[in-house]
Amino acid sequence: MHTPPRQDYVSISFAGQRSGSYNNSKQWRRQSCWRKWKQLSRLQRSLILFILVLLFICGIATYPTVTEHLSGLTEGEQHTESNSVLRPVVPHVLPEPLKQVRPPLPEPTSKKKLSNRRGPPFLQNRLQKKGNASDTVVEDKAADTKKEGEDNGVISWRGAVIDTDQATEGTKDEQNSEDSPVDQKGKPSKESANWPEAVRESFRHAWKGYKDFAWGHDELRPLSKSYSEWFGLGLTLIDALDTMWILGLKEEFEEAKAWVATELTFNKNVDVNLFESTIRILGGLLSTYSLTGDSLFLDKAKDIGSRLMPAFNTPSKIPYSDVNIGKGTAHPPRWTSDSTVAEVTSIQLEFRELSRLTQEPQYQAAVAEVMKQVHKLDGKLDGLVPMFINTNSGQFTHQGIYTLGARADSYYEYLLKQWIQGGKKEDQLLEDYLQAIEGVKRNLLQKSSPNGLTFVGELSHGQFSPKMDHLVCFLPGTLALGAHNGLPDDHMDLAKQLMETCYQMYVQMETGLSPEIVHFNMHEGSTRDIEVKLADRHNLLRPETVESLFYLYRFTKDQKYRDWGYEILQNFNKYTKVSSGGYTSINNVRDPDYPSPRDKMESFFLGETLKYLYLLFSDDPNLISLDQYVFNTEAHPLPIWPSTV
Ligand code: DMJ
Repeated sequence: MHTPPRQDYVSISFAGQRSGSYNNSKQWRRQSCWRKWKQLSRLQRSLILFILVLLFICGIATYPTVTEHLSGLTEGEQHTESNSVLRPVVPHVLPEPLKQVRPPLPEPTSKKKLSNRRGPPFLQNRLQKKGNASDTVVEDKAADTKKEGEDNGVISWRGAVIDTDQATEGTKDEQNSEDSPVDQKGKPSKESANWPEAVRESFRHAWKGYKDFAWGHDELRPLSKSYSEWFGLGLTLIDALDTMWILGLKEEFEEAKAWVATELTFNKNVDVNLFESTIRILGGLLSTYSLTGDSLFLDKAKDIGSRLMPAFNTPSKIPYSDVNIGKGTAHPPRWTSDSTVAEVTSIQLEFRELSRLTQEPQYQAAVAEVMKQVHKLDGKLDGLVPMFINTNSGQFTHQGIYTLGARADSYYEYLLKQWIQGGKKEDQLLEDYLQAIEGVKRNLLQKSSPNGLTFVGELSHGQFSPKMDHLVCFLPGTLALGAHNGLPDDHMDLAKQLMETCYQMYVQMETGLSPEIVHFNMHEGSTRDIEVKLADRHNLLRPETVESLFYLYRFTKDQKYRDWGYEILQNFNKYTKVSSGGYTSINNVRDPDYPSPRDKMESFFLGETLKYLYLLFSDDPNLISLDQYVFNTEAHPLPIWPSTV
């Protein structure tokens, strides 16, 4: 997007300036200024000098704060939030005592300077101290006083709806995990039995912030104890519904449900993004319906689903990015008639499910048409797609750039997941997926130096870039899911390698939290594998790595994946938890002393990150069995369709 150039100056004109005599010579300017200065009274001159001295002193005094703030502002912003967070808020997030509980490095690295982990010559595993993540909680625990009942109670409440008898998952790996664990390299520790409860505690803390300061609004701003609106539809509340159900937080769920029943209305003159509202709102409502069987959620899903349909009224049938759900009109962004490829190809699971449940075929037909067209398009490279598609012509635009990150990521995810959702019958989806994974291997896969981390880079007009978004960390999980569903074993091998890389993106940072984007070194003689540019050092509480850890653990039962997830949870608690409630995105994962909070809790932290962490730690393989459910790209589980044959 092009923003107008900033005006960097102000012009001041003095009264009495004689324009007629102006000739702009150096000599004239010097004389004229001196003359003006002499014409001033002594009082005026003293006043001006006094102001100049004052300004100088203020400038010196505020210099460090300003530079720090500016460095925060230069980093990439998401959505529309501006960064108004300054130093005084630090105590909310990073109280002094927390710095003392950082776990020591493992033996080989412990002799190194703790505060500088840049470029370790070997890979790291920082998990040393095991215990409840809440050990590190900031001073305010009042919010968490209401403890959940015993696990049994929770299970019976949830179990009333989920039909566990039909669960089949785990036949390969899980059911024999006690006796003959598959690929079990680490043993479950005693403490890990408490980890699901640690996630519940984190959820309650996040929910307290949302409830106290942002109830019914889109996103919590935990530091300013306020909220931000994106669509004005209670985004966080809807995104979190099924998480509460899965975590067994009955009371919180009932309160949220009451809000959906009495307050949620889609009859609003508001522009929403088709993709975001589909994956978060439609997906969240459909999933909650499938878990609870409560028709309230299906009715709401139908309402929003039908209001989103005008997006498909385009010359090409490739949907526009934005819809006004009150007026029933749709349009592309102001600056282009393109949509992003990920957006138009990652709404299928939800609209297909809506058609199945309502027996109204128009939803499925609209999204199937998009897949049909994208399947046939020119401009792919070995199954890899460009990032943009034009809503008039239906053709790819900005061709020649290939990434598994932003704007293309979930295209690949939804090829596999639609195939699974539909009972593995839609061969074209499978073929496109398999071809794309081969395309990744051939064009985007490389190893870093010095430690040979496998990573997925990007290609721009034939030029390889060793840049990898954190978003790409969905891929290990998706590859593992494919392998679990009968796809080649080497997909699982690649999944494990990429999982290690995504973990290193966390563990090699001083806060133990991943930045938004990393660059890998590939040249011989590099001293470190991972570099982070200044503008990429933020962390938005994203889920992709813990999502993949969940899949990898479910399919391999290797304890290390849980350990890694627990480390990440602890670091979220250390560096992003706000004492008065909620968690915040941060600007700088490389500065444990001042991670620079952004004052925003994205809805996907509750919708995805905490849900995947809970499922990673849960010992119940039937809790959202991967043979019965497929997760949409916002972590909302949708049922795999029962076979009709
Ligand atoms: C979520 O909205 C979804 O996971 C989406 O697919 C990618 N971006 C965020 C989380 O990072």
